[in-house]
Amino acid sequence: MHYTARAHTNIALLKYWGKVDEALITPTTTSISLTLDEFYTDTTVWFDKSLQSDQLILDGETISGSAAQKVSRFLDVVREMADINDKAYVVSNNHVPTAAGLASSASAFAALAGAASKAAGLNLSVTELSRLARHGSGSATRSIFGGFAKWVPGDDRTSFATPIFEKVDWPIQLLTVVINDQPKKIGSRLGMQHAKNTAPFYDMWVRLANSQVNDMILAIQQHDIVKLGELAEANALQMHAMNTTSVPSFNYLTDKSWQVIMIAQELREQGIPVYATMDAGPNVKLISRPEDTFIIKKELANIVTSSQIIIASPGPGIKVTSG
Ligand code: 2P0
Repeated sequence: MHYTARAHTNIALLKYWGKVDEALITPTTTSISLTLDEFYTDTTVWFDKSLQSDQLILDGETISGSAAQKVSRFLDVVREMADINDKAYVVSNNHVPTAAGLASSASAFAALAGAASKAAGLNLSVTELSRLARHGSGSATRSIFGGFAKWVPGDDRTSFATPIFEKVDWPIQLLTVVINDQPKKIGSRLGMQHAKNTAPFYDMWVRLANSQVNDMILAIQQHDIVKLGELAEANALQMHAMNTTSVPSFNYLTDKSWQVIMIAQELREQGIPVYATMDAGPNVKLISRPEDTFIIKKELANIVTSSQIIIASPGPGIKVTSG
């Protein structure tokens, strides 16, 4: 049977930046995210007895090398759970600028978990799906759910994401400023490992990030964009400070990124709640209200073109269909 899953990507408001167990992909901190409607991955999987090896077709191209191996290793986990040996076809289409810091691995592995598990004959709960998705990529745990989700540290059994509020019925959007859509030089897997191993304040980051969790959940419950934005921007800048203070130092942000961060600060001085968050790349995502889009775009017009701005609203959880 063919199964197709659509999973949306998510943006972390409190970031995941380091693993306790590299193989199991268990995190050092609790992370909190917002799933987005605009960016998603559609993945179709079917197992085929006649295949000698797994076949990955990504955006119309047959893929080999490390990306294909990562998918095969993930399929091995599914095969073990389902007690089958057949190889699979994986046909995946990304509606996310791949590897540009817009977290395509989150939607990719969430969709793969959903489609591959069903195609293998498994009927997993959303909790089990989140746990399975974690074996592909940490951030994928959260993309199983719509709206706001939380992923907690733990062991292989206990580390998975849960929804905070799947339906977001208050005005919050993410305005992404695409500064560079090329794949990043240092992938997040390597970046977070290097930060954990060498950043002198890493333990402090873990304590601080975990201490922000309850306040973030409260801000979400109270629809408080100011509190939510302040915490998210602080957390993002703290994560990037880990990178610049790693030995040797590395950095994802460019002059343009900082210009956008400064624009957010200036808008706040005018009383407009706009907050910046950045992942493993130079793109800046502005947490904001839809009603402020016009003024934000007007300020950004000095440094980027309108085609570099993508607006996303809160998005839904995973959907799996047959066929
Ligand atoms: C996050 N990022 O919480 C953080 C913030 C990027 C910056 O999760 O090694 O692709 O596959 O578990 O999930 C990106 O890292 O890393 C990420 P792996 P992943 O969204």
